[in-house]
Amino acid sequence: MDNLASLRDQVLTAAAQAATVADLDEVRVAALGKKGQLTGLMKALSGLDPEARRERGQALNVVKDEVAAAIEARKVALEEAALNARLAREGVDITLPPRPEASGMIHPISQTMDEVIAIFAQMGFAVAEGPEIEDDFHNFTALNIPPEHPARQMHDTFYLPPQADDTRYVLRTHTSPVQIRTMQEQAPPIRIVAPGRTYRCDSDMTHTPMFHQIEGLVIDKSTHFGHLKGCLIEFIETYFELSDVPVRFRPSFFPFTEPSAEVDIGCSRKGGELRIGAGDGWLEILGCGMVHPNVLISCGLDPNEYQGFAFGMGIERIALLEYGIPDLRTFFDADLRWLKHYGFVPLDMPTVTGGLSR
Ligand code: 2NM
Repeated sequence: MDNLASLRDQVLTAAAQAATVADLDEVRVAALGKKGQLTGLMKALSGLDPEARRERGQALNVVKDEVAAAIEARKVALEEAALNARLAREGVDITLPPRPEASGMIHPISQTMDEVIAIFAQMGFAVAEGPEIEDDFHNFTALNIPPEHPARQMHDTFYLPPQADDTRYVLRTHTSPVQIRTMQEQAPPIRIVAPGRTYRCDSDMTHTPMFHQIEGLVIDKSTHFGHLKGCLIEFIETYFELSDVPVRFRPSFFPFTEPSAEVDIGCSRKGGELRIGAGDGWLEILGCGMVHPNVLISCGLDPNEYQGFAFGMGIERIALLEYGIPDLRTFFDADLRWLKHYGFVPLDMPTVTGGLSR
């Protein structure tokens, strides 16, 4: 057998016997690499006379192509085998029952948030989100809270270190900047809720430095206070699963709405037990109002063309009312015994039609 045919056989055998992609690569380099045997034979062509060179060159090319194709085919086969072995090794049988010791629970804040979102989604609200680190404009100025306005102190703001260009970033004190960004970015009609984390430098039985809010915004050409009342009464009756709850819209003040109101629901406190939906007491659950014309102007909307309402509520507060949790700070202690007591099983997903399970 001439040396080319035996080299061909030798390389093909080595390729077929390579057990790994790395072994195969050694075979490839030994044959076709810069200092490979076939490459060496190619280089030797220059020493032949033209006729012999042509013949020998053709024969070499045939072998080279055949060897390269065989190596490539072997590589594909080896890679596929490696992938199949890995898939078999890392396979998970999702039909196996869960480990009993790994029984996670849904935190009551998450459950409450999901319930509230489900109710507003049913009413046609979209969910909007935004950054938790905000600039002064979106958190305050655009909301009709100019610099030096006393509401800035009221908010117990966490400030980030000043930037080189003197702009100040803050941890958002409410989710209202999300509504500002939405009004800047999309044309009315707007109907959104903005759920999320908010921050104020405050900590006692009823305040934690991080807490959750959901705010809502509706903007259109003729949205009025009647729409606001209907929407919030519908929310309250669905959330508390009661009809004809006494609801009171009590005049109030927010810089970003005019007129503004706080919403109370009827309740009774007998023998230390709070009952929602009846009695001669009142319980504050949210704030609301018609969006202030200055806020619309800050967002590039013409207050002569558009108007709308907004509202906001604290998730911890309504969760605490619903589940009778006495100290707000326990929400964030990450105490597994607490979570076992107050938590929800993961498959209890809240829907308005399927019932807000609890
Ligand atoms: C509240 C109460 C009343 C509110 C207003 C706005 C905006 F961006 F449209 F001006 N967002 N959220 C608002 C109004 C929030 O929380 C107690």
